[in-house]
Amino acid sequence: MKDYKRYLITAALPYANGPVHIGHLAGVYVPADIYTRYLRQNGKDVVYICGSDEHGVPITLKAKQENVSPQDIVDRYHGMNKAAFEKFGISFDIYHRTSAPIHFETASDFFKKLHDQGEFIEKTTEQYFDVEAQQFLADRYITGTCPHCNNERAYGDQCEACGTSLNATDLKNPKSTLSGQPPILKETKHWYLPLDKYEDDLKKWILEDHTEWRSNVYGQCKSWLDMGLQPRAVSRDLDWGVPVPVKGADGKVLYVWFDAPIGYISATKELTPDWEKYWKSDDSRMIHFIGKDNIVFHCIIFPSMLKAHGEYILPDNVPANEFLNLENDKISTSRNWAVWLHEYLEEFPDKQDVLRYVLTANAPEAKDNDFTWKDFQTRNNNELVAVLGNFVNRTLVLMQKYFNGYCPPANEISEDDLAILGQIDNIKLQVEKSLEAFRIREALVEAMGLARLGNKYLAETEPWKLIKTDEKRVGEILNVCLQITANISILMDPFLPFSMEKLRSFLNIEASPWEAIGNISIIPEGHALNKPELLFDKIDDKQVEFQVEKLLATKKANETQKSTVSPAKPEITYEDFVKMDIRTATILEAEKVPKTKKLVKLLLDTGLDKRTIVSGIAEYFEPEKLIGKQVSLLANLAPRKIKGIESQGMILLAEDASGLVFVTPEVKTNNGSEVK
Ligand code: B3M
Ligand code: ZN
Repeated sequence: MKDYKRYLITAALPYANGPVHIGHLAGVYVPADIYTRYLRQNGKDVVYICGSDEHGVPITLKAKQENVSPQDIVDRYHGMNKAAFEKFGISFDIYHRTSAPIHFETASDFFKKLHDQGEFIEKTTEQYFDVEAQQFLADRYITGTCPHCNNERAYGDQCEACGTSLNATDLKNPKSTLSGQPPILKETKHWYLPLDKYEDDLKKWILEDHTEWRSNVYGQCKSWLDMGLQPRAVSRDLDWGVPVPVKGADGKVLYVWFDAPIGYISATKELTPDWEKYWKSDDSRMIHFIGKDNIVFHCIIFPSMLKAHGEYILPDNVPANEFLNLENDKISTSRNWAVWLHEYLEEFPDKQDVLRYVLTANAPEAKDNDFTWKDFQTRNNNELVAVLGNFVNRTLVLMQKYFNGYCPPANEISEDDLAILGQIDNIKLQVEKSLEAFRIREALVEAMGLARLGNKYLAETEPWKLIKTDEKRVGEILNVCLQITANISILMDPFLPFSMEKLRSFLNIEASPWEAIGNISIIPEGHALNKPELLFDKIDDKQVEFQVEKLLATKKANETQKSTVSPAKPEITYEDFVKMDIRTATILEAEKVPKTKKLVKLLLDTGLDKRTIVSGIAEYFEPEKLIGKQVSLLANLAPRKIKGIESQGMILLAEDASGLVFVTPEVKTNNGSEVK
């Protein structure tokens, strides 16, 4: 392998439209963190970059839903996610944000350079437009059926079911997520990056020069490249994002997938004035850690942008993970089906490493995997407590008991002892090999092998029996165990940083570089240990049941109540509102309209008059029970004939999954009272 001078590790920038959950952690942040810590321990010059992706439709949609500004949304989640990552020990060198001025400047300059070099095609095309919302519909503002896999909930820029990146006009049965209506086509101008221009280069770069990439990544790239690349629009008609920095681009911003990866560059700039050496020298190695839905953006589109720009290096590897499910169901923010990091940290405040461990042991590297609370408990109790914790604890407790916590001499250790200690080097090599191939899960299993080895050694040598007859030999055995423990504290540090720090404090030693692994005299004779505590403790059934109950409650809530509230409608003016004559009225008569299932004919006292209304509520209410009920009425709706009966207005109802209810004044009012 090439000898790289420095490393640039990027972790996908999470959208600042919601909290981080275990799916994000298992897919991206934990493996990237382990790898980065490993590099740092090896003394490498490395920067680990991440931050909030604060543009794009996911943000504006969330803002609309909550009726707040997009800025409110990104401020809230940026702060929350930054704090949670930090508390969880994800050791970013910077957690940046794409609303930062330096990012706007960097993304603008990037676009301008490509523009000035003539890299874009400017094209006026017909794009989907929502007439009701008076807005062009890009990306997640539009859903429809994926032309490749027939998933009915594909977005205008991507199908999450098959991972294909789409143009909105590729969708079958497109529908606006704003109004729910099918959109119309309307002309608009955009800037396109001709990906086809880079196709041959990308083919060589990925398909020939990077055959070592994970098969899921390589395979997706290959099928893209085999299909042939098309020019892709890199601007959007939106009012949230980095404005397109050229003349004649009012109301247009950079496509979020154009600006977000530039966020890696602007983050590095923000971090260090020396940023160029990471981005612009061939002896820097860039690695993108991402989830599988981000593959094409990181392997095809961003590299094309970087090539077009001309000054930057390309990623050397893109270890994308598959997805993690939760208790056999897809993790979903909108259905609240997730284990949220900030909640986990509140409920298990000193168990960061347990989650890091479980997510790594079960990492969805080659296929989707499932997280269950039962497995969380089992792995904690049977592996962290029973294997690693047990070995360390027995060693340290026996050390206190027999030697008052002072390291005994090991002048005459046996061939067998040396053979055991010699295995540390093998384990180190295996772990390195796995980590360097981004098989993080395998690396963890191998690293745990050292604790297993220690347990086996203790079981075979039985110092607790020998102590009666041969204290000197017991000293040697425990010396060997202590050296193994010290080696564990280095080897496991990238995986379990909190616990290894704790372990070092028990051992009363400083952190050591990776190359110290294999050293069999880390703890010198006579060295004083500190009083140990338990490294891990058991998770009991109650804690697991509590979590499972919580998920069951979520499931129930999702079943009884529609999980998604229909999207907000476009703004209207006060003048629009006062045109509606809404007033209270009392139902005087009610009868079912014959030969219909749903219709009820009502006679209402409106205070102005008595009038007939036909309403589609028969499935929800018995007509007789409606008499005397006060309701709200839209009184100036143009009359309509329904089943031959003229209906003179409309009764207001609220609907959710459990049915319809009347919008009734809190206390009885005079009929004809205006609702305003
Ligand atoms: N914001 C992550 C996502 O698809 C997206 C990553 C950007 S990385 C440059 O949820
Ligand atoms: Zn699809």
